Amino acid sequence: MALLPILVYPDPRLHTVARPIAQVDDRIRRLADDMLETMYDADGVGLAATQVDVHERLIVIDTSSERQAPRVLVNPEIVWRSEALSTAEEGCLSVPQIYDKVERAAQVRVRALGRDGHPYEFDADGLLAVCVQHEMDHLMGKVFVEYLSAFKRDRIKSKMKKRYPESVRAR
Ligand code: K1U
Ligand code: ZN
Repeated sequence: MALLPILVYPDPRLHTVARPIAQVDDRIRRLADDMLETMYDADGVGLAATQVDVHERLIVIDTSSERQAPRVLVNPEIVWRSEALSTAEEGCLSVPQIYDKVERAAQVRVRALGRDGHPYEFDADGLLAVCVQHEMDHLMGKVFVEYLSAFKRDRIKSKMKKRYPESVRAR
């Protein structure tokens, strides 16, 4: 397994739209394992392939308190979202040390292929619902700061450029 470099906002590669994965093979399983290792190492609860400069529809998530319930989602889709909205504080491994509130659907139903290539569905609320929607935005080239005002976003951009001139996180 390997730790992968995480792109830092405003790297333009974070705005790439990911393509669907044709087959869940050993390459995808290895990438998912490397992404999980990278996510745990960075103390994250999710990671999208976009953030490690791979533009394919793959995300990994673990919102469990024991950090022992990894989820692999290949070609994820939100098949239902609640009308009810909920506002939660978000962070992003590609925007280190920045947290702000974002409003999203309170509950979602998600369909994806697992690490074994088989389809599965689950319902999410709370942190899991926030995380799924945040990661799926990454696959569409959207970073959570794009929900904030232009003023806040510009301030964050300048901070990130100053702290991470190489546009990847140092380990
Ligand atoms: O996509 C990412 O960069 C991962 C991101 C996922 C996420 C967490 C919380 C809300 C929205 C999206 C993170 O893991 S941020 C760091 C983190 O561990 C965390 C932040 C807030 C609450 C819980 C965890
Ligand atoms: Zn993120």
